[in-house]
Formats: sequence, structure tokens, C-alpha cells
Amino acid sequence: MAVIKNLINGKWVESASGKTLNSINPANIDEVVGVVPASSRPDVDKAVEAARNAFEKWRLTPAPKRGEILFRAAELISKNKEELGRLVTREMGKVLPEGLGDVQEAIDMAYYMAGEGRRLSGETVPSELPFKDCKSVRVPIGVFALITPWNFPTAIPAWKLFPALISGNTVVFKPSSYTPVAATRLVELIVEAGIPEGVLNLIHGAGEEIGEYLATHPGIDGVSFTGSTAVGEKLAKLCGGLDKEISCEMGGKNPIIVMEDAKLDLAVEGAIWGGFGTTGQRCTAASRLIVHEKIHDKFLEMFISAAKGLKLGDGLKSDTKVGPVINESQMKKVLGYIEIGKKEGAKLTLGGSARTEGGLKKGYFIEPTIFTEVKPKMRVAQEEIFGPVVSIIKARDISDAINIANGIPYGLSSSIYAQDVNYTAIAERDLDAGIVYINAPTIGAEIQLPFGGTKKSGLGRKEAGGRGGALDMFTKWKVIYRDYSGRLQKAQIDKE
Ligand code: UN1
Repeated sequence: MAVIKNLINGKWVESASGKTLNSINPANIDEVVGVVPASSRPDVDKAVEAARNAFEKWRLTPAPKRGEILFRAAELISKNKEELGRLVTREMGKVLPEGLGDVQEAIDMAYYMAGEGRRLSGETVPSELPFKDCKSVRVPIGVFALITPWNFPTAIPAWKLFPALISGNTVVFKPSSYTPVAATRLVELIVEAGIPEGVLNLIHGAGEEIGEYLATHPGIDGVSFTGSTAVGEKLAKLCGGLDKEISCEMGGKNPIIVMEDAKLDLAVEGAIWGGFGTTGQRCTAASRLIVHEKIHDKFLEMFISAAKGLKLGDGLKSDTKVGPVINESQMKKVLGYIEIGKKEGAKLTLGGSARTEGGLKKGYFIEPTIFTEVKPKMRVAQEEIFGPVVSIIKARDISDAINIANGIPYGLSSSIYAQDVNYTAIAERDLDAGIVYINAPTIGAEIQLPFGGTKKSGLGRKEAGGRGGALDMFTKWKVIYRDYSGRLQKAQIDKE
């Protein structure tokens, strides 16, 4: 069991109150993975102050030098990948190959953003006047609050930490109180890589206790949040009123469309991975399958038989395909949605219950669950469940399928399986989502392109790399005009 502390101004410290929280293995609730500080407002104040004090020096540290620290962090995380991946599985529950994938995504982001230290490019354009030049440069925003969820205990923190740091911001990082140990291990490795004191501060505690206080703190300039739509929208309202930058990655209700000409084996494999991978606990999870009526019954038969083969269990065991859900309240929420689905007339075709037999009795296990005969406006087809529950909806043709896909409050990820290029081209053009996959499921975005959604899936800037990605979240543009004529030149007025 790990005994974890907060990191404030380069020192590992307990919470001011001395109170603690336990982090529990969701596959075996007798196992305490770590004990962490239950921080309160005075701890937040200290962390914000440390980040403020460190900002000036970090801002002036050349970005390539900041990049070298990130590069060393990437090397250290790579070296410790196996240990970190196992920790992710023990603390969050996802199966080990996915725990390792989580860490790999953090490594990818560290290398990518380390490289950005030698780019961070702006524009140089000609002036309308002689002896004058004009350019735009990216500058850091200041002190960021980074608030992350439990479903990607190292990847999502890395999506925020590395772009924030390479851009010259200092940060106060608050990971989910359900996965604090993995987050701390990530931070330890960044410290080992040489991040200066106060630049990266880590504070543990319950979101209800310190989340809003941190995000709205007068010493915070910007907030990057990933979590539920309800919390994200609330924080965005509060921060907007305080003139703080805020970006939120939130929920999803992501569709896979399966057309009548799709390769069904491929579509079934993708739908299983997208729907039940990570126990459905991804904001990108494929929780809706929109299936053409001509192949609906055949697809269903194949999908159900594949889902029956998914073994529930501890993610560290090599034959486990679906791990537990994260905690008791999530378990109640998912089971509650299964009841809602039954009541509103969807047909429960597979699963639907918690499982407690044998090795499952100490964890939060729910069977892979399939609803069929789902109507597009039912709650199980509209609301994010965040568990191993997939709803299947019949569609008449491509335009019916696209309408159903878009007819939800979310727009994060989407997918189509089809051979006809005209179908896939229409899907590319018309699916209202931040990400569209062709012949691949809704999960598995790569870090070198922007990540984020439309409607209730995302507010503000996007995450990750590429044009329109996280550098836009963590920097602001400054424009510089330099006049070297030695006289007053008047733009728009001088004739020569
Ligand atoms: C999330 O579920 O919050 O595209 C992030 C994916 C992963 C990231 C998911 N790369 O599924």
C-alpha cells in the first residue's frame, strides 16, 4: 500500500488537516492501493501560491529547455511502463493491456510535447510599412488548474500536464480521488526528470471538497477539466464570470453505424471493443449501435455471441476481457440505467445484472449488457451511462442512420462500418462529432491530432496535438510590431 502526499513547491507534504482518503482496488475492495491526503482549502491556497511564485522563472526558461525535461520524463515513464500499467489496472480496474495502453498514451504525449518545445511557432508576415516587421508569438497564460477523471489515470493527466508545461504555464494538478496513486507516480517521474520546484504542484482530495474552490481561485488563470458534463458546465459558467480561460472535455454517447454492406466480422469485433473495452468507461465508448435493418438480425446474433464470450474479472488476470466499474456509486448508476431501459420498453437481450460469484464477490462487476429494440429517444439511447451497456437501434438507410447518430445532446466520437465509399463519405461530411472513424470503432484516438467534441461533449479548446489542439488551450497569442525606421510611421495613413 502506498502512502501518498501532496506536492507543493517541490516538497511532499500532508494535508493541513492531516485527514486522508483511501484509494481502493475496484476488483477487490479489500485491497487499499494507497492512502492519500484529503486536502481542503488551505492546501489549495498553498499550491496556487507556489505555482504563482514559480511562474515568472518558468515562463522565461527557454521552451527547448522545458522540452528537455519533458523528454527525460518520457524516457522515465517508458522505463517504468510495466509498473505504472499494473498500478493503473489495480487502481482503476481496466484490463492490463489497456492499463499499459493508458501509460503509452502518456508517453506519446510527453515525447510529442517535448518536441513542441523546439517549435511553438507563430507567424511572421510583411508589414505595410518599410523598416517595420510583424510577428505573432505564443505566450503562456499563467497558472493552470488541471482537473482529471479516473478513467485514464495517467493518459488524461499527461494530455494536460505536458502541453501546459511546455507552453510555460505552472500548474496545480488535482487528479481524481479514485486514482490518485497512479497520478502521483506520474508526477514523481516528472519530478525525477527535473521539473523545477513550484512549477508542478499536486493536490489530492475529493472533487466536491476542493474542485470548485481550486478552479475559481483568484490565483488561477486557466482551467482544463475532464469529467462529467454537469460538472464541466457548472465550472465553465463560474469561470466565465471570473474571466478565466476554461476548456472542458465531457460526456459522450457515441454511435457506430453498421451499413448493410459492412464486413460484419470486422464490425462486430469493433463494436465489442468500442462498447465493452474499458468496461464502457470511456467518454469515447461506443454505447449506441445503429444497424441497417437488412443485416440487423444477423449482426445481432453475431454481436451477442461475441459478447457472451467476454470474461469478467480482475484486470490483472490474463483471461479477463472486462474489468469492474470504478466504485459503488457508478455501479448503482449503471444498474439504475438498466432498470430505466427495461421500464421504457427496450428489450434486455444480454446481461443486466451485477455479478458476485467466485472471484467476483469483492469487486464492482456488471455483466456486459445489451439492449435491443431501442428507440432513438429512449433515455438509454440519449444519456451517458459510462458502463458496459450497449443499445442497439435499427436504421432504414444512411440518412436515417445519420439522423439517429446526430440526434443526441453529445458529439464526441462516431463511426461507420461500410464498404461503399459513398456511405463513408456522407458519414465524414454529416456526422456531428469531433471525431469520425471509418471501419474502426469510436475509441482509440491518437495524440497527434486534436481531441474533443461538439455540443455537450466539449466546451472551449481541444486537447492533444496538431493544429487546433492543446497548445491553443495553454497559450495566448501576442502580436509584436517592431519599427526600425527611426521615425514615426503611421499605419493606414502614411502613403510611402
Ligand atoms: C476518455 O475516455 O476520456 O480515444 C479519453 C480514446 C482514448 C482516450 C479516451 N485515446 O478512446
